[in-house]
Amino acid sequence: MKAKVLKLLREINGQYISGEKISSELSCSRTMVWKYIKALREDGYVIEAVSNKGYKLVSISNHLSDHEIRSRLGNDHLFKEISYHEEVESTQNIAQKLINQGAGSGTVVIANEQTSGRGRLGRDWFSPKDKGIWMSLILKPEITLREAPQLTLLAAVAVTRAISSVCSISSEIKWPNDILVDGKKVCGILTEMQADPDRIKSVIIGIGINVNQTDFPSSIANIATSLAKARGEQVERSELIIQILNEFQWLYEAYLAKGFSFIKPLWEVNAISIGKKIVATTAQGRLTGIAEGINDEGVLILRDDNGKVHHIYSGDITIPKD
Ligand code: BTX
Repeated sequence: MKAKVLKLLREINGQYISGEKISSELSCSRTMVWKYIKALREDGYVIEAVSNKGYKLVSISNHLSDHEIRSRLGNDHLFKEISYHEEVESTQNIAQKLINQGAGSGTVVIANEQTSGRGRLGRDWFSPKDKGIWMSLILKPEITLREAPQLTLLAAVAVTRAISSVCSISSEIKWPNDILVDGKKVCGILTEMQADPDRIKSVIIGIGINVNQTDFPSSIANIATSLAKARGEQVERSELIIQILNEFQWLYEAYLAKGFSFIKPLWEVNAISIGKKIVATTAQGRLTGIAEGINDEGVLILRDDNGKVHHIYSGDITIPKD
């Protein structure tokens, strides 16, 4: 209900909406409307009340909440279910639990803090309270196991586009799952899945974004940055979440209809590694060469110093400084 009140306050666009109108729209008493307004104020929203005029939303809360996100997504949005948590070990674990309980495609798990956020290969992902976006998207696409990594690339396109429109910052994608600003990591993406031998059952796309941190632990201080550091001012996390979910929705629909060839050029526009000398570390060892691009499956093509072409399905890359 708080989400619905918030939605009405938002829709009126800086104008006043009467308590009577809210109560008739939501079929609840004026006393209940007042209680929801009070609860929203306690959450940090500034809502002006003027007699004979009604209520006006003056500023939103910097605190993340499910009603904030829900009130800003359309009813027919791909992401219909928001599961919000103040503190979790990892949103990936919550998403897995929800899948086991029957959660459908289009569920989003968001946390204000992760105590055991993780990256690939069991690495840690630093996810402090109040500062970042730590979220996992549950999807159940009808694609093969081989195609699943394409969703990581699609998510990276959604995040870079959202960062550009909300923060006016250009960010770069480093294959396969990092997004960099000023050469430092601002976002990491972790795609995990459950699959039968021939088909995907569900995919969890974990997205971690450093939004408003001003400092980092010494272990990552040299490689990490935040959007606020790059932009010089704080970024509204809920705004960025909504934009990522909106971008993701249309890209995902286009991907399902037209295939990865639709996503590929959008990915290439923001990719830094293409055409550069890279070192790829894979389970099979290290390879050095020029990153020629990705193929229509999203696999990285590397031409080594002897001219031999390698297909890299997973691994880490670094771009050595000249
Ligand atoms: P990755 O394996 O590519 O990167 C992990 C590495 O990145 C770490 O070893 C460390 O060096 C560095 N690192 C750790 N924390 C940060 C940070 N906040 N900013 C920049 N660099 C950092 C990347 O894996 C995938 C990360 C996904 C995180 C999301 S958050 C929501 C979801 N839940 C969860 O537990 N993980 C995902």
